[in-house]
Amino acid sequence: MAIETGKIRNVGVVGHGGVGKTSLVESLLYTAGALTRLGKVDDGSTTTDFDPDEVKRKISINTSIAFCDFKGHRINLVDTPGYGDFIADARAGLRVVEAAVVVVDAVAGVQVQTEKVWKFATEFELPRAIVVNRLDRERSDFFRTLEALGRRLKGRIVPLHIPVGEESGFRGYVDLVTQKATVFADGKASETGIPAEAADRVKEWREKLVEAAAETDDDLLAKYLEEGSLDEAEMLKALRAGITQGKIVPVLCAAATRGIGSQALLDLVIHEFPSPADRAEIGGTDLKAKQAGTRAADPKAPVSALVFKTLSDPHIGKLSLFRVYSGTLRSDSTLFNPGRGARERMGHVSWLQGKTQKNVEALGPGEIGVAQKLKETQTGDTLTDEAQPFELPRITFPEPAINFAVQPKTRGDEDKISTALSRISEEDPTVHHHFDPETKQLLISGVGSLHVEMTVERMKRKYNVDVSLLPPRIPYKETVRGRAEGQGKYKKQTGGRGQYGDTWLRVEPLPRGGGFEFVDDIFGGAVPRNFIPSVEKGVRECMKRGILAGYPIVDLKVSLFDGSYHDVDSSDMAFQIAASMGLQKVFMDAHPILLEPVMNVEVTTPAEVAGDIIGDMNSRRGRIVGMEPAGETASVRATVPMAEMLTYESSLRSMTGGRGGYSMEFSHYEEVPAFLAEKIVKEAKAEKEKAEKH
Ligand SMILES: Nc1nc2c(ncn2[C@@H]2O[C@H](COP(=O)(O)OP(=O)(O)OP(=O)(O)O)[C@@H](O)[C@H]2O)c(=O)[nH]1
Ligand SMILES: [Mg+2]
Repeated sequence: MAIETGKIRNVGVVGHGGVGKTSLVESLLYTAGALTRLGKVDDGSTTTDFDPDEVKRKISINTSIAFCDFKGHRINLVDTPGYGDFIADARAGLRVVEAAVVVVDAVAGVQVQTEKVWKFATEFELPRAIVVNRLDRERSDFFRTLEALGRRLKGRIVPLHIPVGEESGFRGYVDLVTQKATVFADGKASETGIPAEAADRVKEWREKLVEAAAETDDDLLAKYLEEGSLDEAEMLKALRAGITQGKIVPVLCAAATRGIGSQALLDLVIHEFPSPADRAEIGGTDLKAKQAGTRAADPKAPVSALVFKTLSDPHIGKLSLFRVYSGTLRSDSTLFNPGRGARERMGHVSWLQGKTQKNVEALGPGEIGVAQKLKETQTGDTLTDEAQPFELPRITFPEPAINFAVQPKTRGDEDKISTALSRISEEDPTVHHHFDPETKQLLISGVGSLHVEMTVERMKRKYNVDVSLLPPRIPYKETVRGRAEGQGKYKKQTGGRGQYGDTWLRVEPLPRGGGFEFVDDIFGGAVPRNFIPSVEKGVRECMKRGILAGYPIVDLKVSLFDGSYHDVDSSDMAFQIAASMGLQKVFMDAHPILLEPVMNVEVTTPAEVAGDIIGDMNSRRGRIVGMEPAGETASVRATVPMAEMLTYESSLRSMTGGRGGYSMEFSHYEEVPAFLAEKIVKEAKAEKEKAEKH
């Protein structure tokens, strides 16, 4: 039968790329006895990196699930990707857990995606623990990492452990509560007293831990201030409560590939992390009452479950990973998907151990499972009891930041390409594609260039279509800086019935990100009610096509404030055309400008060439926002227009002799400087003329 909700722990493992999340999950599974041998990322043999693309590249691309049973508890581990291009999956993974383990690398410390996942965990109000991993590596430093954590992440961050030994000599940790050391030799742990070399550090950091524990409770704080100490039981109790409530973020030591730290983390997960039963009721929409409602994590309540990931398996077909919030979800039951208005036959439902499914009869509140071959359901959808339908908040995904044009390698493959892309975007909602009638190109958009390359590989492997990628088009946008108003009038008299539409429009800028606003300012029926939607439609269509250089228009308020009509000749189409003509004119009078996407970039580089990196960033119109020395490597953070980053990969390679790396993600839109905008507009015109000649 379903697992008791109070015994479940759902944990999201998140962090920057390559810090050892998958290795840590593997080590946890092994330590808990769920695996008989420890897989390795470098051999492609881990439980959670099973996708061929993951094995080939040795990175996680998809969120995957594994579970273990530990001391009478069921722990579901959600292993998420850390590379910027796939980080949306980490956010979706955090939606369905009660707590997060944030893994950081003891050499690199806090990195771009560390801050990102920290924000996600804060957004979902998740208690969390930090694991400082790879402490066995050269130039690793626990205390430097701790300092960076305190400086760059918000929260009361305190170590529960301090390491024993350094770099290749790293062999265990001292528990600051019990003041005992756990030391590993030949893969076996043994408990010892505090090694002499660590004694001062233990004293110093234990003091800080006692202080943090005392601060969680006023009475305890009073006692601590009076007596200058707390006993172990009081301290443990306060820490537990503080961690469960997210008031304290504990830091643990680890070397995942050597199995160090896993046992302590498992203990922390079952003792200090909340279970799904501890969570207040989940909010959503009660579709019967047509208003906001809640559901309790009760096995007898009506079913509600959220699909947070879709995978397509070449043998089995579609797999939908879901989390049950309320009720008991049974094999072979029929549920309702309110978002698509569709019934779904659930068939077999299973637990997931990486790619392996273990069929079960039923899944209770808090459990994570998978269903096969759901017909309509997609990532983000709710599955619920049809009799008492309830919809959970959808999972949102970021807008794609980069576009490539795809060209079939074999002529006539165009249809196959769109079919393959549609299937892929079911799995990965951050892949978009559309046909650009302007350039007559099929565009594929993704979060970054690696993401798009991976998509192309998937098309080939899974759907047998081969395409080449053309240089990305920068997704510029258009908007205005000023206000203007004017008339758009469409009048045609051809024999019988004519065409007549007349509109007066005003345009004004909205703040960045403001989108589009249409205001109906008509008094006295100058434009009849039934034609106002036609005006709005004409405006929207025109905004989609763009006016200045053929890019979509954003952050614009358009008001319809006057017009006229003709009893016979006015029509929906005539008003659409009139509005479009009007907007084209008024827009150009309102000081039109181009906006360009600006990226957050973080470069890690050997410290001796950091100056060159900064100089190069400046020549790319970049703004340096931070610089972080980390021993012999430095990290430089900057915001840079996307258009300047297209060739960055190869420049960085030559500046750093291949030792540098960078990650990049979309930040915001900014105005293109006038001299560049002029060039872009000219090029767009030339392209349009060329297209029209053909
Ligand atoms: N020396 C050492 N190497 C480690 C440790 N943990 C992981 N690694 C290595 O670090 C590399 C990355 O490990 P992964 O487990 O794939 O890291 P990840 O965080 O899952 O990476 P993404 O999912 O791609 O973000 C692999 O080569 C691991 O073998 C560790 O504790 N010590
Ligand atoms: Mg991984």
